[in-house]
Amino acid sequence: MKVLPASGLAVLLVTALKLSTAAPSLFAATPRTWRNNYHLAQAYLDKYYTKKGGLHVGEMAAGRGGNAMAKKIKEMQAFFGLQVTGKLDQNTMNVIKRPRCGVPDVANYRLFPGEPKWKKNILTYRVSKYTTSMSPAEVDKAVEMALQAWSSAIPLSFVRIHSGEADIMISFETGDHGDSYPFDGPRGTLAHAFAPGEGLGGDTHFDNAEKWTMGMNGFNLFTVAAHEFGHALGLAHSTDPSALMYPTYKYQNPYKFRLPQDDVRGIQALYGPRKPYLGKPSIPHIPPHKPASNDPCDSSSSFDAVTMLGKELLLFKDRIFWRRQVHVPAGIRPSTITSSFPQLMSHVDAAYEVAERGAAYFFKGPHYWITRGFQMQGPARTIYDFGFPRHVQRIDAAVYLNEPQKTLFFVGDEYYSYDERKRKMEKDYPKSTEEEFSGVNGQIDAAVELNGYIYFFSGPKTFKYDTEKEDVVSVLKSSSWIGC
Ligand code: 01S
Ligand code: CA
Ligand code: ZN
Ligand code: ZN
Repeated sequence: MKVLPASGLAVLLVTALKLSTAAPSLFAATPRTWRNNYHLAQAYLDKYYTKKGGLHVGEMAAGRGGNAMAKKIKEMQAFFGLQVTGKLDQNTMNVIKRPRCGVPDVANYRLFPGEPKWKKNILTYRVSKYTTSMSPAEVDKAVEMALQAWSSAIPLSFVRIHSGEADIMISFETGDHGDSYPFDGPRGTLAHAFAPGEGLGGDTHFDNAEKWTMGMNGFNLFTVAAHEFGHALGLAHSTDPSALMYPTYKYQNPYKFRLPQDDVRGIQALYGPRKPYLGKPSIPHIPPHKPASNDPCDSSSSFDAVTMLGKELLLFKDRIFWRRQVHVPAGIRPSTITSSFPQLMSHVDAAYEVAERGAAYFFKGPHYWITRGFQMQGPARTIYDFGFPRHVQRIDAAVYLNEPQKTLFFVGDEYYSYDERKRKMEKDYPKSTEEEFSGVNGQIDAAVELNGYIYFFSGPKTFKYDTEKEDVVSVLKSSSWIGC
C-alpha cells in the first residue's frame, strides 16, 4: 500500500516541528559523521528517489553527480515538507534515519497514515475569512471550481453554507492563526489543509500574505485551492511531478483544468469513482428497502419533491436540493434550500411548475409558496385554497400535466386532480393511485412530468410511466438522478 508515515500536512508538519526543536548544535559535523551521513543519504536517495533509468550517463560523465544528489535531496525535502535547502542538514538526516516504508517516493499518489476519509457523501464548506487581494466573488468562484475538480471524479458533493461550522472551513490567515502552524509571510508556505476528520479536519487555510489572483501573476488561487482540497479529502503529497498533489506550485488554468491521472487514481482509491449517469431506460435490480440514511447516494434514498424550474430539474431531499439540466447530467449541483428559498426553511413536501404561467408551487405541511424562478412571490398561503378537504394536512407529491392542464396531488395512496384552467379541484376525487396508474406501487414521494412521461419517485425506485400506453415502461434507481 502506498502509505508512508509522515506525509501531508496533518502529520508532516508535526514531524517537522518536532525535528526543529532539536538543538542544531547537536549535529556535530565532524568529517567522519559527515561521511557516514553522506553515504547513508546517498543510499537512501538512490533507493527512494531514483526514477527509472537512474542518473543519465551524460550527467555522470559531465561530473554533475553532485548536482543530481542535491536535486534528489531537494525532492526529498519537499516531499517531507522540510526546508528545501538541497543540503543534508539535520532535519533532513533525521528523516533519512527514521524507519520508513520501502515503497519509493517517486511512484505516485499517497494517502495519509490511517487513510482518513470522509464517511458521508455530502460535505459542507464555508469561506469564513476572505483575502484583500481578490474580490469575494472571485474567491468563491475559485473555491467552487477547485472543489468541482474533485467532485467530478468521485461520488461526493459539496454544499456551500454561509454560517455555522462547515466540514471544510476555508479562511485566509496571517502569521500565527491559532492552529500551531503559523504562516511565514510572502512565498514559502502558501497554504495548508487538514486531513478528513472532526474539528480542524478538512479545514483549509491560505496565507493571506501571498498575492492571490485568478490569473498567472502572484499565486493562482484555484491552483492552490485544488491542491489543498486534495489534502482535505485525504490525499497526501504525490511524487508524480504531473500530479496536482505534487508538493510544489505550478500554475493551472482553471478553465482548462482536468484532474491529472495520478490524482484521479488516488482519490478514487479512497472514494471510488463517480458513477456515470444511467440515462438510458433500463431496469436495474431494485435493492430491498433499508432504513433511512442521510447519504443521498444510498440506494434506498428518495426525494421529497421534484420539479422543473425554468430549464432546470430540481430534486429536493431534506435541506438540500440538486439542480440539473435535464439532458446534461454532467452539471449536477447541490445547494441548500435555505440559500435559495429561505422562506421554505428546511425540507419541502411537494413542488410543481406551470411553465406557461412562469410560476412554481412549493408545498410544506398545510402551506404553499409561489415562485417565479427562484424569486419568491409573497408569503405562505394555505393549501385549502386549492379545495383540499380539511383532513389533508400535507401533500406527498404534485405533478402538473401539460396536456390536460391539470395538477395531480398525491396524498397517501390516493390522488386529487386540480384543473389549472378553471383553478378548481375536480369532482370524483380522490382516486386510488394504484388503480389509476397501473404498475406504480408504494407511497409516492415526488413526481414530475418530462417529455410525456410521468416519473413517480417511490423510495429507491423511480417508475417511468407512459401516459399514452398508461403503463410503467421502466423502473430506475432514484439516486441515479443525482449521478450516484
Ligand atoms: N500545502 O498543501 C503545502 O503543500 C504547503 C507546504 C506544507 C508543508 C504545509 C505549501 O504551501 N506548499 C507550496 C504550494 O505551492 C509549495 N502548495 C500548493 C500547491 O499548489 N502545490
Ligand atoms: Ca507564505
Ligand atoms: Zn492554519
Ligand atoms: Zn500540499
